[in-house]
Amino acid sequence: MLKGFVFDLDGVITDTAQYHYQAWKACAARIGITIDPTVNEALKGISRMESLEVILRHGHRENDFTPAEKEALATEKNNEYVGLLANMTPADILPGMQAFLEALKAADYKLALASASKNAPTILARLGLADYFDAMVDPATLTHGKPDPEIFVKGAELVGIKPSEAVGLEDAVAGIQAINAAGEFSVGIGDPTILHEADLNFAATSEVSLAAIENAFES
Ligand code: B16
Ligand code: MG
Repeated sequence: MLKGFVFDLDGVITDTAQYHYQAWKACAARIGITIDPTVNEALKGISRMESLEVILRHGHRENDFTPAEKEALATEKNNEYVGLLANMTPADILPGMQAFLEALKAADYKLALASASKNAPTILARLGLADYFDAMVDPATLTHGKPDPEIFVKGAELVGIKPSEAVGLEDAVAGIQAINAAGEFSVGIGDPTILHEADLNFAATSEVSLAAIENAFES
C-alpha cells in the first residue's frame, strides 16, 4: 500500500542547478578552469566535494590542491551560492509542484525530503514549502551519495514507512538508480530516454499526476 513520497529537491521542486552553475563557474575561473553546461550536467545530484573533484579533473588539476585548499574552494563556492539563494521566492517552485504537494497532503501521505544539498532547509524555507515535509534527511549523516540507496532508505525510515510503501521522485539518473536500489517505486521527471530506468516517467513537473502515480503503483 502506498503511504508516502520521498522527494529529491533540485530539478524536482525547484531549479537550483542554475545557481550551483553560476557559483561553480566563478570558483573554477579563479583557478583557471572553464566549465560549460556539459560539466554542469555532471554536477547534478552529487555532493559539493564530489562536484569539486569533477571540476578539478575537467581542468586536469586534480593533483594540484591539498585537502585544506579544496575545503577552502568549496566554502568559497558555497558562500557565493548561498548569496544567490537569497533571491529565491515561492515563484521559483517548478510548475505544478505546489499543487502536487497540496494533493499529497490532502490525501494524508507522508512526505520526506532526500536532497544531497546541505542548503535544503534554507531552500525549502525560501520557497515557503518547509511545512509540507514531515522529515528531511540530513546529508551530513550519510556515508554514500546517490546512486547508493542510503538517502532514500533514510527518507522512508524518517517518516515511519517501508521502502515498499514509498514513491521516490527524481530528475537525475543516479537518483532513479538510488530509488530502485532502495526498493521504492521510482518516478522520473525529465527526458524518458535518459531516465529509462524509472518505473514511471513524466516529461516535466507540470505533467506530474497523483492519480497516474497511484494507478501505476497499484498495478
Ligand atoms: P550543497 P539534490 C544536489 O541537490 C544538487 O543537485 C547538486 O548539484 C549539489 O552539489 C548537491 O545538492 C549538494 O549541494 O552544496 O548545497 O550541499 O538534487 O540532491 O536536491
Ligand atoms: Mg535532482
